[in-house]
Amino acid sequence: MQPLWFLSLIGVALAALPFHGLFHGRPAHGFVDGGARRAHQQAGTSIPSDKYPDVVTDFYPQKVTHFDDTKKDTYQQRYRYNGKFSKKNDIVFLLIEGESEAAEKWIGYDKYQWLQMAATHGADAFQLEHRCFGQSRPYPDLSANTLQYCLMEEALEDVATFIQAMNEKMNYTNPRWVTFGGSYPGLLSATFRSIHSELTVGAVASSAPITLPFDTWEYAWSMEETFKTVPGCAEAIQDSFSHAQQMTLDVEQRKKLNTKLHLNPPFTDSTPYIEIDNFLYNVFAVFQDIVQYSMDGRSEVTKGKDGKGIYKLCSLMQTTDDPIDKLWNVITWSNDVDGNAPLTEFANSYDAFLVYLRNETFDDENGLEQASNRGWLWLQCSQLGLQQTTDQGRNIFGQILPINYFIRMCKDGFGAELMSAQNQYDRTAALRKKYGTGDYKATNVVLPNGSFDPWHKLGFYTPDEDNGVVPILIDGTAHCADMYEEYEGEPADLDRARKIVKDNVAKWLNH
Ligand SMILES: *[C@@H]1O[C@H](CO)[C@@H](O)[C@H](O)[C@H]1NC(C)=O
Ligand SMILES: *[C@@H]1O[C@H](CO)[C@@H](O)[C@H](O)[C@H]1NC(C)=O
Ligand SMILES: CC(=O)N[C@H]1CO[C@H](CO)[C@@H](O)[C@@H]1O
Repeated sequence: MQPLWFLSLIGVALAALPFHGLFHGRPAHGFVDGGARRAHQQAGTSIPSDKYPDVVTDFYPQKVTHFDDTKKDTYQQRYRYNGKFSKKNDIVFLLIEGESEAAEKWIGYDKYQWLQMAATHGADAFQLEHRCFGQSRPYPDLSANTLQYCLMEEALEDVATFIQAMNEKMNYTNPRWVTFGGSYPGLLSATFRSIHSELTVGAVASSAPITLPFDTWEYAWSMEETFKTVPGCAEAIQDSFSHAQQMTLDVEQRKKLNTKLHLNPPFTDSTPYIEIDNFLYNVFAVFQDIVQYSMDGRSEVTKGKDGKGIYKLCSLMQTTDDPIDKLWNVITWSNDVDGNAPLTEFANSYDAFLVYLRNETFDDENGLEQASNRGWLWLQCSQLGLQQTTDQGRNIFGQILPINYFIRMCKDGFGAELMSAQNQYDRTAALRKKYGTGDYKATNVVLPNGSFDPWHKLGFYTPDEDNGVVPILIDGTAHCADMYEEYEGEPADLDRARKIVKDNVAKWLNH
């Protein structure tokens, strides 16, 4: 449970976000940490506290930019070190962080898989926070002046200079570094291995999107496939979304939506289309959030089928006849199991959302994650793309989320000039050409993916035995499932996947 002061702060965010949940595929606390929270909830255990005596937090003076020698500014990049497992054998593990504050438990809680491997190999463990998230702030706010340096290329070079600096600081003579990362940091881990192979001996890249489409309809397509594994579920979802969309178009029916879904502010006769898109997006996001972490911590779900996952969602879609009541049931249940205050309304204002999005204050101290969501949207709009639309044509959600909605959001969030549609296409195309064509080449990389994870469609699946490139598709698991602690009763395939990861890491280390 969150402390009470936290709940009162949530009230502020509620005006903009429907609940403290998923934002563009990014859950509260970031991709990996959000998943960890849920895995613990499903297992009925509490989240390990953020107090680990073996962990030392420090800051490294990092260049603001690695691509302009005339610019000498530096910032303090946060990192952590855990020497608990160290056998002083120059084996060093690095967890690359991504679109959130780096959580201490990820380098302290030794049941996470990468730390289990650190124990096996007697490795020194480091965790590096991503620039522009958490305390790692190139400049004091997230205005355009800072955002121009919040780029994937810079983050990759941060990793390079960090490794070199630690080699010196720790007096490693023949260091063997292995990088780890899940989701977007999985992409960083994989890419770093391919561009800086001289600094590491291998990389684990969990649920890494190796292809970077701008219009990522594959995500909704995968959700549909996952819902289709439960009889009747996809049909029920299609019926509810189709009704919701139809009702937004009719002034009388809108009133019904207002009441049944407790929309605040309610729709009126003159509600503009952007607000309707925004409404449909917010409903869709609730479903994304549930699918993306469905089977992480599978044991509780399979025992009671009551965890936050597709099975409970699908049963809620059968408990009443009214297609809109079904949506409200899913929305409130999803909010409640996350431990949030009971939901009395569903935020329904794109304008309020923009106030939240445009806020340039770093706010990682207060739990609102405004800055992390702004930072994540910036990475998407300016480089990664990965906008989760429903542009695949016929599908169970309907044509509710066109790419235009996201293009407009990028413009509204960061300015029409910087984020004209053309700029968005050009910038994301440039990064895709560099790192996101899907034609991935490297040596010594393991790339696990979960079959239920909507992101798995962008994963890499072409093995290259000669070069030690090892993709794994894990049956029946979701996002980054291979990174968390083991659970009793978990799917057998997860065990197989972990073994492949561990065997490869051992091979790289000759250990
Ligand atoms: C590295 O070597 C220097 C110089 O010998 C020494 O002062 C320093 O304490 C060493 N650092 C570590 C982490 O062993
Ligand atoms: C921006 O966010 C900060 C930190 O959450 C908050 O104190 C401030 O009031 C916000 N500004 C606006 C204009 O909402
Ligand atoms: C994108 C994708 O899902 N690719 C492959 C993942 O792995 C399965 C099983 O190995 C393949 O059938 C998919 O084509």
